[in-house]
Amino acid sequence: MSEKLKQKFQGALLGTFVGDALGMPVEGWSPGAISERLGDVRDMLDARLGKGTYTDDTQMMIGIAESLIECGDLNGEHLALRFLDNFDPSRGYGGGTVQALSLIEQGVPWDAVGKQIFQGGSFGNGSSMRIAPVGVFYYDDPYVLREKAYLSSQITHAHPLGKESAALQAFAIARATLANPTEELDVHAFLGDLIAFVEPEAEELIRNLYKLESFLIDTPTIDHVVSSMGNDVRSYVSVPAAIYAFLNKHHSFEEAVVFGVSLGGDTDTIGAMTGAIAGAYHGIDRVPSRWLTDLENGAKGKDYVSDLASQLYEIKVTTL
Ligand code: F2R
Ligand code: MG
Ligand code: MG
Repeated sequence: MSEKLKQKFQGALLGTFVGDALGMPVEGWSPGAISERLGDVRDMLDARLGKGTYTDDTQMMIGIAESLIECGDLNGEHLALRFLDNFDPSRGYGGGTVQALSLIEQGVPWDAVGKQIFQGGSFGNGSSMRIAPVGVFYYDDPYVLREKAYLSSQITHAHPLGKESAALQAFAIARATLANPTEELDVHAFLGDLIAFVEPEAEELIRNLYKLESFLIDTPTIDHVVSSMGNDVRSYVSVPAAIYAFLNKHHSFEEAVVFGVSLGGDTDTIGAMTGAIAGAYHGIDRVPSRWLTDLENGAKGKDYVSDLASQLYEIKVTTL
């Protein structure tokens, strides 16, 4: 199990990277535009920072992994400062997150910033897209996982739906880490566990999760999925979209991520979140090598992210 568990840690972190890089060139496109112009997106495409490059999704995920490794736990202040140190606007950040990081830079306390963004905090998917390290590091304790996911979200996304969606995405990664990919996955039981996990106040999130139950039975067209649930930047829309992509195509990492990107809209982020769950389920050895080959590999590129996953795993196993 230990070698497989390490592969799952690597699958979740590099799965985020792969899905982000695959989806980024078509971010904002409709599903129809993607299918008409490109068919399935099955290979890394040229992108504004180059083929196989990552965006804010992976950049912030790296920040969480670094902070967890340095502190051995989730430390809100340390993480907020790490997000700020790593900030690179060329990666393409959401407006609320840019504002939050600017307030932190001005000296506003890290735990007071989030509430100042929008009305009562952001419910964008920015705190869900980066959550993979929390999902694998706390995979064995849903109570602690929720607490740490909330804490990591609070910095930039303090709205209850932003926090709950981040906790749900982390829990989906944790459940995928615990699952054995050589046995048939009961997708309805998996979804039922996720629904049971969500706090009842997060009604919008729960409503979308219930839609997945019928999608899994009826396998509707992508246009139907998008018109009835959406594919945009709201966390309570795009986290369920990623969960659906994983559950609908759980037999294959590649098919899950390709399907997630085919939903259109916030494709880098749906791709990243699908890749995190599917990677935690299958492990890094089931991520297509042609995708890994194409990933950027500079100072904080592919090898660095792989090493972060290995370090997180090593710290985790000392506590098991
Ligand atoms: N920023 C992008 N994509 C733009 C493409 C970059 C461009 N091509 C370039 O050249 O640079 N993608 C990234 O942003 C998303 C994550 O955003 P985040 O961090 O959640 O930002 P924000 O601003 O907090 O929330 C996003 C939007 O959600 C709506 N919203 C959130 N909370 C709200 C509230 N309480 N009330 C009303 N609306 C709320 C707003 O429209 C926000 O702008 C990812 O896609 C990532 O890839
Ligand atoms: Mg992005
Ligand atoms: Mg995005």
